[in-house]
Amino acid sequence: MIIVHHLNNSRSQRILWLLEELAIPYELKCYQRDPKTNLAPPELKAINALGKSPVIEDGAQKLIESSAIIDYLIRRHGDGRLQPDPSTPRL
Ligand SMILES: N[C@@H](CCC(=O)N[C@@H](CS)C(=O)NCC(=O)O)C(=O)O
Repeated sequence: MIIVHHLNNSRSQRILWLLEELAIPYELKCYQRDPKTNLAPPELKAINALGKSPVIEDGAQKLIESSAIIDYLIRRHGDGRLQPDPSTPRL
């Protein structure tokens, strides 16, 4: 089961959208921004030394960087969905 470390009001939302679109089951671990500083809570640093979201875990694999996560999910779990053929002619 993929685990998503999700921070409220963050680009982690893109990962949740993608997982929903691909109907991939996942477990959500939520973190709340500090209401004063708007920064992520210190607990996120235990997952990602940068203290940033999103982070996913897929078995022993841990990934950070939303674009890399999106690329990974589509390639690994997309079964060809949301992945246009690169040879498709440009208009
Ligand atoms: N380049 C990274 C940026 C990660 C990032 O800056 N995440 C923000 C939310 S959009 C964050 O965790 N901010 C909390 C903080 O800096 O304390 C990515 O695309 O994943």
